[in-house]
Amino acid sequence: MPTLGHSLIAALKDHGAREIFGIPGDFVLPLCKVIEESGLLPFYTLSHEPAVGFAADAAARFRGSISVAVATWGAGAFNLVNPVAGAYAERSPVVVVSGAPGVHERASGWQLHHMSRAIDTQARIFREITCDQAVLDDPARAPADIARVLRSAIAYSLPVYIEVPRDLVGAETAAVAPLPRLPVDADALAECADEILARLAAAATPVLMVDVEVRRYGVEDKAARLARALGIPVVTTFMGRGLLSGHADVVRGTYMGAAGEAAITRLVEGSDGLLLLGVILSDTNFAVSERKIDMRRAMLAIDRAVRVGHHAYPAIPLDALLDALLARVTERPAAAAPAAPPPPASTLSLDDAVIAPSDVAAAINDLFAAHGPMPMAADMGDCLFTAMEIANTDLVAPGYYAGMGFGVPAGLGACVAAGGRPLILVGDGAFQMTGFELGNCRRYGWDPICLVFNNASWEMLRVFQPESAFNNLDDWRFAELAGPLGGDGVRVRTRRELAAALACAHATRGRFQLIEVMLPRGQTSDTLARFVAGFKAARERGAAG
Ligand code: TPW
Ligand code: MG
Repeated sequence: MPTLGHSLIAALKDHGAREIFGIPGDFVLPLCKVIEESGLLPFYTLSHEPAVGFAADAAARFRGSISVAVATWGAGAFNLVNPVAGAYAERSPVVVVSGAPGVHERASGWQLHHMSRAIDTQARIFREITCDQAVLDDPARAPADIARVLRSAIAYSLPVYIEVPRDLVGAETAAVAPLPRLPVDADALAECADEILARLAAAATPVLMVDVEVRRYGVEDKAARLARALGIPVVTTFMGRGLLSGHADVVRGTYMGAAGEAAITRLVEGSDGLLLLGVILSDTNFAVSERKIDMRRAMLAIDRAVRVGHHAYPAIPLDALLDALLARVTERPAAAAPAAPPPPASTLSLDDAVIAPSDVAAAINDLFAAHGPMPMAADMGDCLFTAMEIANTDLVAPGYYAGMGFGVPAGLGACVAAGGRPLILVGDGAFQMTGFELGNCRRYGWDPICLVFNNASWEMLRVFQPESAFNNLDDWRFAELAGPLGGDGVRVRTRRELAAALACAHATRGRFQLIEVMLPRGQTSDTLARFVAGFKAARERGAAG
């Protein structure tokens, strides 16, 4: 019979995990030993648990599968609360695996180290931010619990929580048999698909909007095929930027209301048949609307449920919905790929002017035009809004939860799971939070290119509240940190230097490349300026109404 530890790791792999991120501690040392010695999945240790959570989240997002964050009990796992909360908000199936005091220790009468309040405090906290939980305190029940929890993570595309008492890691237990998929009511599915297609057919200007669940459930291709079959334009949300990047023939752009392209805003807000696939109805996606979208008339598939006008169809997963829709339409081949566009003249002026945030987007567009697109991880801050000005490419970012500190560790997750060398976009404030994690690149051979937008400022906050001096940050010389951390760093002040640094970073493999882009305080990307204006206007409208 296998041990509980081995069964758990094998089950993680069987359910799609391809790596484990973690930081050990005494309550999880026995499990970490099984991870290492079984060789079933690579084990990447980082420096601080928030980064473990962000990296696992990003790996899950890029691959469209579960990923794993391992921590010790209490002091370790509590550090995962924020990343897991963000993963919940943005529907990323991170499996939290926490060590715990042994079943026998719990009866000792001592207050156990790392304990905050009670033995079950941690499990109770994670119950709020995961969709299913298991405390594996009974080896006989553990395989069934593991199977249930991992099925939930996949079915709901949400984080789950597994706690392993350290004295049971070596207990004998059966292997984990994966459970069948949750059932779908075929009649409900058929009626739902028919109703959606009827409404789309009756609409004069139908539009398909896609958001992150389309990636989570691996249905980007199917969404593109549906749009092609019906001849419907596709837009992504702000949060969904980067989706369907391989289907340029159907994707028109990203909807950002007042902050975005006027033609896209008109298209979406004027549509009489808006089909929202996997769309989170968040303020970052919709509060900047110029004209409020009437969600009662829209068709929305999210959280394994579909709403069509006032009709509710529960228990309809997105992949089943797309299969049902596709089965009812006549598919068309993808439009012949448009003739290769001429290589764009450099959009960045190669001069000695100081760099503006939108120049960074132009420089990256030039790089992509010359060498092909790279997957990107962006942090919260103006770098994320600048990312909207970069050609559509695979992107992970906290576009809804909006937590800082995501970018660099997410970029490390991308090194493992994105299938290509990633580009990291991060502000100086966010880099202060988690930038040191770049020091883990050398031992794993990761070589992301990291652009730090250094304006010595919490600039995004300044836009909302310019009078506050606390938004001034000191000038940390980040580029000089790169060498000791195992990478190469360069500080650039002009557009010419920026383009040269990007070319050099792209040509250098095997070490992380840090480009510290010096930006004047008080300047934002064009997109952020429009976004903040739209947000403020919406807030004032709300206050007035
Ligand atoms: C974990 C609040 C949102 S944006 C921002 C803060 C502090 C400033 C970001 O500064 P940075 O980027 O990274 O230098 P930029 O372009 O604005 O200059 N704590 C967390 N998350 C959030 N979102 C905040 C605070 C915030
Ligand atoms: Mg800043």
